Amino acid sequence: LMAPTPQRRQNDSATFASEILEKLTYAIGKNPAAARRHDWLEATTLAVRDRIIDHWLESNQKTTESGEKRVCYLSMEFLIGRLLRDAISNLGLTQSVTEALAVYDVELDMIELLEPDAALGNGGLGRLAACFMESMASTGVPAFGYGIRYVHGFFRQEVVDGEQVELPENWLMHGNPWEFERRENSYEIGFGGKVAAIDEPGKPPRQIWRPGERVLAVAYDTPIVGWRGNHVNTLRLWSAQSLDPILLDAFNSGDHIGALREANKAEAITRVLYPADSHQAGQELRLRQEYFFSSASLQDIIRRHLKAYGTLHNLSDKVAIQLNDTHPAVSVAELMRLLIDVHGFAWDEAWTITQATFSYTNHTLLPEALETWPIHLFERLLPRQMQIIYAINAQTIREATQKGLDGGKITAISLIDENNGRRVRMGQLAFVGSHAINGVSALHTELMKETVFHSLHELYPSRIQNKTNGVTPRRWLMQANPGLTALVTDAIGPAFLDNVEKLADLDALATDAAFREKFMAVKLENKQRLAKVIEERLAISVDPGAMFDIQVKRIHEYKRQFLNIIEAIALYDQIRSHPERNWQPRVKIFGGKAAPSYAQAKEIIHLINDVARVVNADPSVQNLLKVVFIPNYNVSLAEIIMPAADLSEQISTAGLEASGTGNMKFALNGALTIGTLDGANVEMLEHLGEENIYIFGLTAAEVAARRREAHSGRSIIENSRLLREALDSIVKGVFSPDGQERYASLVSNLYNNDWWMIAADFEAYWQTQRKLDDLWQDTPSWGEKAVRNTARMSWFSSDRSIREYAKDIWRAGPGAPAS
Ligand code: 26M
Repeated sequence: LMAPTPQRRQNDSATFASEILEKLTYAIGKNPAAARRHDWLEATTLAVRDRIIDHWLESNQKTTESGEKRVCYLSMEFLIGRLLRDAISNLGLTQSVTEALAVYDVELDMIELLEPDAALGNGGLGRLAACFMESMASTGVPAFGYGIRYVHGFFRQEVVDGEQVELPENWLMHGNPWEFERRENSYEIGFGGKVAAIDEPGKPPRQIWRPGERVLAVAYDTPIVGWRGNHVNTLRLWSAQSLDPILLDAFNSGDHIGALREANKAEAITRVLYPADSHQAGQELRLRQEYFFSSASLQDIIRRHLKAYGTLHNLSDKVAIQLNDTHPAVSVAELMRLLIDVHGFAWDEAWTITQATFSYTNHTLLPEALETWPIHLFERLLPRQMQIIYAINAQTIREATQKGLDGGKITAISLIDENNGRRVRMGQLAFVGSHAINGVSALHTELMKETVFHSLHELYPSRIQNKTNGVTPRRWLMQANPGLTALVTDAIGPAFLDNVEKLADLDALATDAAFREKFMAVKLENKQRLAKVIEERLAISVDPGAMFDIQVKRIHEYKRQFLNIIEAIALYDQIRSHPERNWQPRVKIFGGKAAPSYAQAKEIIHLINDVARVVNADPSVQNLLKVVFIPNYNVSLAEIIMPAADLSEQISTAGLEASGTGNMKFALNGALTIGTLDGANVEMLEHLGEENIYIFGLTAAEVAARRREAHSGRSIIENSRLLREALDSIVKGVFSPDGQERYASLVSNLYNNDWWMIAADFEAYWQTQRKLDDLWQDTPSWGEKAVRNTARMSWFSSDRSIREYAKDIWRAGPGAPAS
């Protein structure tokens, strides 16, 4: 008998209709009459998943046979959101699946909404990892994403009496049809214990780590399908399990709780995502998470490589490992340990392999966010890795001294911070262990060279590169904005779907009145869709004809939601004092989560909600100003919000936002930007042209200079009537009659210090907003600029970012030299 081979399935709607029915019947055990909406979602997902598996197996086989280099993207966070629409759209199955479900009277648009968001990330860094996974698949770069399968993703936010309340998130509640548990891919991860020196006759002395605890890392794989299904990569997330789930002797002797204690401790490692993105958590559990997924990923990479090549000497020819920020930086020490202690390499060759394999992306310059770990904690948890870090440090300092660097510079380079109670600096470790280090926008990369990595850059001047971020146009244009996608296809043809640079052809249509009107009609439909969400969730009715002015992102002092809401207050005052002026109707929309322990960020959320309550209830400004805080901002909400914006707020204190990626999603969907010269805004200005973006405020250099001069806001506030009156109204309790003192410290910080340059930038911000009011009245001009934004944003595709990484850092992917 011949062995059967799987049959490639047909993609027509009739085939799908029967396969969905088959899944419903045999995988779920229901008939259509008994099926609930969740059952249809699951049946559809399983039918679509079968298509992906065909492509997945093919992609893996091709990469294995060709011996192409693979990229391993190590990230503590993957903020992927929903996967069904992404998969259906990238496989070109939208029509077939829609028609197939119609047979059973089920709407695809409706069941899609039941899929939970995979919110395994905090914000920009995690979402970038998700866009990069999609772009690596779409551009044919063979890749693994390695991360953690958190049981609880990023918390759900509710707003109660104006304040943020955090609720646990439970995305795995109904199971996860996208993942495949790979029990055969599991590894032991050690913690604690001792290092023993072994001196065998005739062999060089070696160190061996005998951990005091062991935990099992089990792989869960999710396929990530690229555009047109051409290539499918793997997202491999690790789950922690106890090696010994029940201590039977304890159990037998009646200690039932004690028998489970070890298992609970092991499984706690992957239980929850840390919801901080600006302050380092500093908890032992966090370091355990970092080491757990780093070690599991490296063991997996090594096992696969040895199976294919039988040696690790050529590891860096076949694998490029990208460290997404310093969270996986302990990998540098762990790979050295595995090479030396387990695989018998000498130090120098192990170091050469390590450096050639790793590269590192920095995502922030905020000093309070740079990761460092107390030496005593590190040593207790990872004693052998600590020894290796000391040895790397000694070697680096030797090299620096030889090159003539002096005392202060040595201190800056050192992997050990001696000033704050001896700590390991993860940024320095990631830097010296990598052959390439990159920033995420041109400005950020230059600032990296001047600030945190100044001395390391002097020692290794060719290592730092720039790789400006991007976003995937599949999710952020084609899926999120089907109306605009259809219009653009109609206007310039479908070539932009495969080559987003073709969007530039739209530029010629910016002066075509008929096209502009259609473009703004699509915008209006998207605004109506958002208005409906706001009405349903908040019972606030907003006019889709008003300017939708939107700031959605994590809540942070440096992102300056406070500046935005102060402007709203000033506008509220001015509309009431001068009702005769030509005010333009606006809806100011906010969304974003504060880290649970970030008090100021929570106060800002409270203030926005307090202002919203007062303004929205005041009949004297009714149609001119509304303020809305949309709770629980996440990827799925972003997909509704981005296409519905007229104005995008990107107003961080210059020099603080490494790149921003929301800025790109908004502009790609035809919003104008009001922003500072910060992060990727600088490059957006270059690509859009200065007439198509509204830039205001201090530059990064001016901010740094003012901080050196101990700038305070007092005199600025005293000289600005608008700002002073707005702040006075906050302090007087106009928005918080129930809590007069509520915002006293938020406001007094502006007088005494103004660290984030809110007072310093207020006037420029206000003036620029009024220019935008004028422009809003001139519908053709606004429309022209909106069209040019979509036409000129294609460079900010993450396909472009990935091609740059592949060529300059990884030497992998299509067109890479054979290795
Ligand atoms: C660190 C320690 C303990 C717990 C959490 C963290 C942590 C988690 C996330 C620290 C930082 C985290 O993210 C930082 C981040 O999202 N940075 C953003 O990265 C984007 C992608 O490059 C940029 O566009 C943003 O400008 C940058 O703020």
